[in-house]
Amino acid sequence: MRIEVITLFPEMVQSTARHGVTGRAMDRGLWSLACRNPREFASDAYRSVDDRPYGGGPGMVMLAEPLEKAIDAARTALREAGVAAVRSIYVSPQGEPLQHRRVVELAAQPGLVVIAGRYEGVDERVLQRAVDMELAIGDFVVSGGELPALMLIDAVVRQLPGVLNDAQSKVEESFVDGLLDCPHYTRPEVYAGVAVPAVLLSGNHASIARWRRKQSLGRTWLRRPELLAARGMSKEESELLEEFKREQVSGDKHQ
Ligand code: 9D3
Repeated sequence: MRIEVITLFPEMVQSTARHGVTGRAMDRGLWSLACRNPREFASDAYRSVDDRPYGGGPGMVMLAEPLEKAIDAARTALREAGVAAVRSIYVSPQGEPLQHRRVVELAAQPGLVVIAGRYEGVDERVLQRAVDMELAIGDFVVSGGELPALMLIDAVVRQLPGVLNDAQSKVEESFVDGLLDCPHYTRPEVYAGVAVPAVLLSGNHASIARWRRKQSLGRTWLRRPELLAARGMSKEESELLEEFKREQVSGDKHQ
């Protein structure tokens, strides 16, 4: 997959993407990243990329022309690399909230253009002319589109074939079944006076799997009940959840 990012901070995007899972996948040729800076396409002597909003008000708006030229350059580069269908995504607080199913759909595309905004937003006419989709990463505000773009890219790249190893993919699949993850423990057996649950030391893999499932159901019920409602439960799962409720310690810090 080829990803192009339109950003005023290309070093921020490139350097972050080179870390960890996404960086290794890049080294292995599973995806590539190119950045286009609208400033390189600015037409005035100051290389302006923003201006004051019509109608007044605080803040600045990204100029249409340098932004659209940068998007066009990205599309052209993808087309010349043999990418037929290019999807362009503007990450913005007004976008559709990003969910796993959308991530999976985007991972099946051969090329993406991701537009990261700065200032109060971008000129609406660019969105009409050059953007296919507007995505948000959550109902909170961050200072610019680069971190949301990187989150989207990270989520998409981990879905590409060969990026995760088999063990990692299995864990991923179990999360994708709509439940939160179970608690994890490693050495020592007792830390700060708190012991690891005995079942995890038992060596009984069926009991361990059952305990983990029960914890996942219980934590989802406690923290994200709407996920359970959306997904439904089998008879076995309902029984496991009832067992979790009976075992629940009152005063659990997550309540
Ligand atoms: C005062 C109006 N603000 C909109 C809520 C202005 C504004 C704040 C922050 C405009 C852009 C930004 C920068 N944020 C993003 O580009 C962004 C974002 C976000 O802030 N929250 C959740 N998802 C995203 S995706 C891109």
